[in-house]
Amino acid sequence: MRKIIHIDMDAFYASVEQRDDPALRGKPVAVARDASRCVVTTASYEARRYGVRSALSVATAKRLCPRLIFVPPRFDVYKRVSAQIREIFRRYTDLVEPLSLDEAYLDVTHSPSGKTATQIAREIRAAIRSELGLTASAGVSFNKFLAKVASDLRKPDGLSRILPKDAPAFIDALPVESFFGVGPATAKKMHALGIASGRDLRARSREELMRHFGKTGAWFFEIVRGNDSRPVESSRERVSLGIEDTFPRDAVGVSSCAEELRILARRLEERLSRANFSGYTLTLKIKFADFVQMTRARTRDRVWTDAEDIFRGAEKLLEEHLPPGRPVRLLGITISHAAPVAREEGAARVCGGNGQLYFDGF
Ligand code: TTP
Ligand code: MG
Repeated sequence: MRKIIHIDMDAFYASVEQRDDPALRGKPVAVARDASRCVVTTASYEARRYGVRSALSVATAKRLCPRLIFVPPRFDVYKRVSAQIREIFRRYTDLVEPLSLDEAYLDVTHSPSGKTATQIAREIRAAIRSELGLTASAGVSFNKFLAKVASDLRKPDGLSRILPKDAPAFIDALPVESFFGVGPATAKKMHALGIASGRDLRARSREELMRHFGKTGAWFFEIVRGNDSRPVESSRERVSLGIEDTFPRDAVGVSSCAEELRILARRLEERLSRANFSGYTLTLKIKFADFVQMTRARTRDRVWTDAEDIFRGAEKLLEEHLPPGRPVRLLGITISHAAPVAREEGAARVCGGNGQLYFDGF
């Protein structure tokens, strides 16, 4: 039986801002640039009472909570805090799999400390509080799926544990939306089939689930029985991260496309930062009105992280390759080739998906 911990920081960006500026404490705070085209990255729990959440437009957020205080994101600070959190995790195990800046799985089955998983989770939460002045929620269980569900149960600032003996009843009561792999479309399909809870899901045969959901059906069959053998992978490296958008109306010409590129570049910067990812290659994707698609890429010896820089790189590709007068329906930008993340060992080696090594003169 494995011992897995899932840790997720509470209102991460907003909590960091409230920690660093006492004037923001106890107030409804949204981390976002205060511009109509921007979206909220996250909201403090005070703001959530008004319905303000991640991904809401700034305009909607203001309508829901007129007193809302907007704070522009400081990604470099969040990254630093994220590294400090991981430092705390590594006191207990090297088997740490970060999912984003504020979230990670830990496998403490063989933790040398001899402590129980719950004890370790408690100590990690206490260390995050006393050393970093922030709160985290933790879930403890025997697989990733249940550990993650557990960390959400007593959020914010909570710790929950799902023991093997309690798992079946617990899973039975879960709404299907909570199952890993069930997005809005699958949830809708399940409801149409009369499957609303774990109990409903468990009542169906593997064959039936596979008939409706293909291979994923087999996964649902297992997971609803508490079988999730996905390992905690400490070395998982992302190889690319991209973003794309279809225009409401087709765009013609470099300047109207460039406007969209600027927005994409800004959103991509945020995503890169959240994933703590960067890379050496920028790929521009252009889909024309007739659905024919082309990609053009540029690789250089510095990584792409900054929105303005990404925008200029993409715009240059656009200028070089966009056929004049041809209507464009979609543009996308992808950054690829995992960059060496700053590690204390000073390792500059990173494997891309194809196993190649990339060096950046470190
Ligand atoms: P989450 O862990 O999803 O959210 P959170 O930490 O703000 O709040 P909680 O866990 O207490 O529910 O995401 C972590 C950070 O990632 C979040 O602080 C901001 C960023 N983020 C975005 O930028 N955009 C998004 O759409 C989401 C969901 C998160
Ligand atoms: Mg969080």
